[in-house]
Amino acid sequence: MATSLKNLNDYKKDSFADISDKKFGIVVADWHNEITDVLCAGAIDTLLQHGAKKENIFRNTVPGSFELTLGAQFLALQEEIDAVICIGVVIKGDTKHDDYINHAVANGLTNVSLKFNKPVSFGLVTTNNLEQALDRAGGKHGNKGVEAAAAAIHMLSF
Ligand code: DLZ
Repeated sequence: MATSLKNLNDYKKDSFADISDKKFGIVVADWHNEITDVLCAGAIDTLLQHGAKKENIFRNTVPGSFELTLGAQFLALQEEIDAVICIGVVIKGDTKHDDYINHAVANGLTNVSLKFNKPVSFGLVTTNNLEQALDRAGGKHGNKGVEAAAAAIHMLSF
């Protein structure tokens, strides 16, 4: 049975593949970078805690979440990259921009993952306001960067 992805503490290290030689690309959106930096730190900590080597983790930035898809594709194209973790924060505003971005990213990342047959995880925090985003970046709802990294590790263990 699949292990829950809710919390890093739920993980039994033994049930996951050895990732000590796996290479990870992380794509981080610059928009709301005070939050995406925290999510990214959570993702990197998770990879390291599970045995990834620091030199095998490649962090790249893109301007906004909309560009996560192309950033993920640039990385997935590189043969040596085993999994890609995408991190962004989209906060609802007065218009429907969030809908367009969120759907484009969800579809785009799915396509990249299937096209390159590699895990591409969706660390996109989509919220109604800043407080909800902070709650998901080390606040009361955990750190979604941790979950995105954990999802990539889990998929490498498939
Ligand atoms: C334009 C825009 C807006 C309004 N809001 C966000 C946001 O909340 N989070 C985010 O990551 N990016 C946002 N962007 C920028 C777009 O993702 C994209 O970078 C620009 O539209 C340029 O393509």
